[in-house]
Amino acid sequence: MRYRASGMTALFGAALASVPADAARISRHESGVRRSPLTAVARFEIHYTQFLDENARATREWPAFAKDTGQLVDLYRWMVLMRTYDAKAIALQRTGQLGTYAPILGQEAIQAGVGSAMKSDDVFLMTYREQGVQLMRGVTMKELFLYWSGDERGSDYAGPRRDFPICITIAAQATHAAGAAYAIKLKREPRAVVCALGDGATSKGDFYEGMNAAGAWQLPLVFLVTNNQWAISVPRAAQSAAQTLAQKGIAAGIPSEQVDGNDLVAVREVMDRALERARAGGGPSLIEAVTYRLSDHTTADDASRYRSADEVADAWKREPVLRMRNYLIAAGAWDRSREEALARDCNERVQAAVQAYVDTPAPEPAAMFEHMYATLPAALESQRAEVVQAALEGADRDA
Ligand SMILES: Cc1ncc(C[n+]2csc(CCOP(=O)(O)OP(=O)(O)O)c2C)c(N)n1
Ligand SMILES: [Mg+2]
Repeated sequence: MRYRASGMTALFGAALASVPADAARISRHESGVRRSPLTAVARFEIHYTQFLDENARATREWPAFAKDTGQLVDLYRWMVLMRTYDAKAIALQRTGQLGTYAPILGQEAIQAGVGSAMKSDDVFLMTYREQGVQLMRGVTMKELFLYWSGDERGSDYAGPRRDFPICITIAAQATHAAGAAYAIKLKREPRAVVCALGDGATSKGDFYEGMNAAGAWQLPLVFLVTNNQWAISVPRAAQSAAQTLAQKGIAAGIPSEQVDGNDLVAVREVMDRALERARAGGGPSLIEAVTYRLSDHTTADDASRYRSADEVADAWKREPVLRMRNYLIAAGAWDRSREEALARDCNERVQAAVQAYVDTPAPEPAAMFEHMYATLPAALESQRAEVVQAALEGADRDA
């Protein structure tokens, strides 16, 4: 990966303090330390975790959960369902049945790792590109299709009631996540919050504010940064001079690390560790999951205008679904007939959701005013009245 720290760790700064977990404690004590003018006062490392390399070979001893191949097969099934759903959503948009859509192609391992590591009573705050995690948490495909057609009912999840709605405003959810995690901490509940953001979001002030609160108050909060190398047309190298995005957490006193985001086993392992620590009162973490956005930014974008076909072809060599399939085949846990049966099953499930979506009557036009304000401001009240009137006149004309 281009932006992966060299070797297994990135080392920066020099001696005195040791690991990020100790950083907050040490900084509270450092004022009393007598030292010579040139003493380095802090040293940090960013570790990179990978279990399954791009050739689908195990690089180190498997974590306990992954020794159960049945569990890996289940997660592989989720990844294929995500990919099937994703392709259908794009097709719906191209045929005028969705307003817009942000593809998750290439990010399935991150989403299956995060979705399976979270418990149902944890809280998830997300961007517009986390639909795979949402599906695993019980958001239905019909709800997601409604959302992407501009229907507010698509954010009223029947399943995960504690999760927040999709946040389009880049990084705004970082401060909301700190608030949700603070509430959990106050109530002393053994739950955790996951705040998902993109690489581009780590350039925003809200991100630093959320992290600072999480570090200072030792909140049960995991920041998951999906570094897919692009923020629309802005490449990772142009976004930040930092060697890794993970190291941005160090300044907030947060244990921070990097993971191969195309390696399902690795993502699940680092998420398990971070979430278990958070739920046990051990404080926040930051995980930078390194991957690649294989698709356009959204259906309104054409990525071929700003990045080369060679770069994309190279990224496909590391894609997560094929990597896991090849591993399972080599382990004797998967074969062509199971793959074909899975493809049929996924297609049927997605098709049923499409049907449920198209069968849902459109909302009343005035519904667009219902969810932003408890009390509608006067200026919007008059616009709402206009919309209601126009709808009535339209209905009269049709009658
Ligand atoms: C506050 C704000 N500024 C700008 C935008 C426009 N915008 C939408 S997506 C995006 C790029 C985000 O990139 P990244 O955080 O890497 O997430 P990705 O889309 O790659 O998943 C921008 C700038 C926005 N939605 N919100
Ligand atoms: Mg990005």
